[in-house]
Amino acid sequence: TSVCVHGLGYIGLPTAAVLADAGHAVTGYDTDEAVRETVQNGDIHYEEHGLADLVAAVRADGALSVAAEVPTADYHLVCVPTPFDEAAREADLRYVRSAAQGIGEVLRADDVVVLESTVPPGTTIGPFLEALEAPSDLEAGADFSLAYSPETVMPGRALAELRTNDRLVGGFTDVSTEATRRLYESVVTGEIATVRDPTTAEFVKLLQNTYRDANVALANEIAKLADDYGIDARAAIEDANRHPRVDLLQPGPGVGGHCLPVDPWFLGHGSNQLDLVERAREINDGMPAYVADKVSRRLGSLDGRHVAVLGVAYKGNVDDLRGSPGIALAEELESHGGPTVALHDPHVSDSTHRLESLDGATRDADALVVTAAHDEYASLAPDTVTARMADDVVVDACDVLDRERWRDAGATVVTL
Ligand code: SAJ
Repeated sequence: TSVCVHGLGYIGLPTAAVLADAGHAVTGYDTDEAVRETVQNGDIHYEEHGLADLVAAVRADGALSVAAEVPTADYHLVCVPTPFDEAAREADLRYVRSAAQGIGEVLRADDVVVLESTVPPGTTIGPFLEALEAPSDLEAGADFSLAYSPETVMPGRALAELRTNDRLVGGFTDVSTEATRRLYESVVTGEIATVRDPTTAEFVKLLQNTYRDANVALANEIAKLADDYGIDARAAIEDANRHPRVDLLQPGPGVGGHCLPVDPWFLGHGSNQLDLVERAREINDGMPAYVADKVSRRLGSLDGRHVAVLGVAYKGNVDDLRGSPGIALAEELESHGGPTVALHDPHVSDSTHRLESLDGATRDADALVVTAAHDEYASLAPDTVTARMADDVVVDACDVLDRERWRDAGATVVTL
């Protein structure tokens, strides 16, 4: 079977590699020349566990090729980004539309088109289908198959989860659903569940991330409450979770990434019922300010102080900066006018954010705040770091440090 994967990003590239590894003739199409070149050379352009080896292997044996023009294919999988338009609080569907149009131009009878990008409910049978059919004489359902099947993988575990997670498929017709299921069956060991239609599948995908976001918001509110009572929030959550029907997540310096901060808003695209969901978003977006306030109160004042923010990736052991709580915290601190802020991250090489070495960032720091649970931070030597600092405030916002060892090294450890 020939498959074209549209978009070689966080989802498209691992998907293309896994399909190629399963024996399909896969072409990766991306509009970004640098990305195409990297993959063409058997390399990858971001950090993902195991992906570099797999891409090198499927490039070497020819199962994965890269194209600068949309090729014909039995299956077209669309894995392009759907940016969030902050001002309008709307999904920006331009990449989804242009992918659909590109496919429409080469579409043949009996081909199968599957949208995987996260989108507001109604997109597959609305704007996507419209753009797909515009340049083509073919009609969805009658001439070709169309489905929505959301990706659900966790960055950092993408390859494993692409195979083991259950997969949802919502087809435009039963034939579309079946054709889509056949492709995923070749790589997915989890269950392939079919839902009524593409819109339902889009809705269900958004529920998953909205649930997670709201759960973290509750954990963040619990952290604030616990602080007022002088209670250790994480220990309290662990004990609450002993109940068989309680499953609270963990507080943190904010909710980042491209999914949780955005998807709940997509849910409100065709409805004005967002209430709790909206409040949860606000609580999570408010966490960098809450952490900045904690630092400020510990130090008495931020004026003339120096704060090191460790971790600008949106979570531990990834190199993705999207929605970074660490950067939001730095901006929050700087907006108070007083402190200088230094950023560090061993996973990120990015010129726009003046990242410093660990030594440089922590030298003469009055406070350091760990905002991403990277393994490198768990293994920091507390004595060495505290010896370099000017004051002793250490905020372990992601529960990654060994608190006792840091206290023994003279740090005033603040937790969430
Ligand atoms: N976070 C917390 N506390 C927690 C868990 C997470 O503060 O207890 C924060 C993280 O630090 C991070 C943010 O939430 O800043 C999001 O991280 P995440 O690990 O929860 O999720 P993502 O964005 O990496 O991936 C999510 C996953 N969704 C679910 O688990 C329901 C993933 O499976 C999806 O495929 C992905 O979104 C997506 O593409 O939609």
